[in-house]
Amino acid sequence: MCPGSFDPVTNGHLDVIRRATVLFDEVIVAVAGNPSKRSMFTVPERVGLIKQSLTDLPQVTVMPVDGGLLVDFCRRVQAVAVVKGLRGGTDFAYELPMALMNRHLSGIETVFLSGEPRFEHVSSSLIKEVATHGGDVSGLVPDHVLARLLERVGRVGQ
Ligand code: COD
Repeated sequence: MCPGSFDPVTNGHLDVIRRATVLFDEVIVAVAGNPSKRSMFTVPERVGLIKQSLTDLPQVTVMPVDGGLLVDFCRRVQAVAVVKGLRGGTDFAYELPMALMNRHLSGIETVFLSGEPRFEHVSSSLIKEVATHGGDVSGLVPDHVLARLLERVGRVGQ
């Protein structure tokens, strides 16, 4: 299970998902609404953008998480592990309590994959901020995500 907000999916996320398919026969990408973050794309839009990015990987399923705890969703789909990407110490500090809580709640293990250094500075929040203010984020998100981003921030044709 690769969970996240994916608002929108970036090449950093996709690198972690692709590497998870080397470790596991099946990978479920769980798209959650995160109430503490302001979203640019709806959950169904985010699901669609991820699906479009992974058409070459039939072992990956992309699903919305309809509220509730991630561990309950993991139980329902019989996931054996949660896979998270780490960009550095700050990610680890944020992710470790969640990993421990998820294990406390259900026994599920979290597998951390080190982030690809090329995408160390890439987060959905920064991508949205930079795109909104006219910066170039090409190469950091797939082309179809870039097109939707530019459309959403009113920069089509630039
Ligand atoms: N390189 C590597 N990894 C990356 C990169 C990158 N460039 N960018 C993001 N990642 C990783 C993040 O570290 C994270 O592991 C994952 O990708 C998803 O990132 P985001 O930002 O899209 O998603 P988050 O952090 O907002 O997602 C949080 C969850 C939705 C997973 C979390 O809030 C959750 O589990 N919610 C469900 C409710 C619940 O169970 N709560 C209790 C948790 S203990």
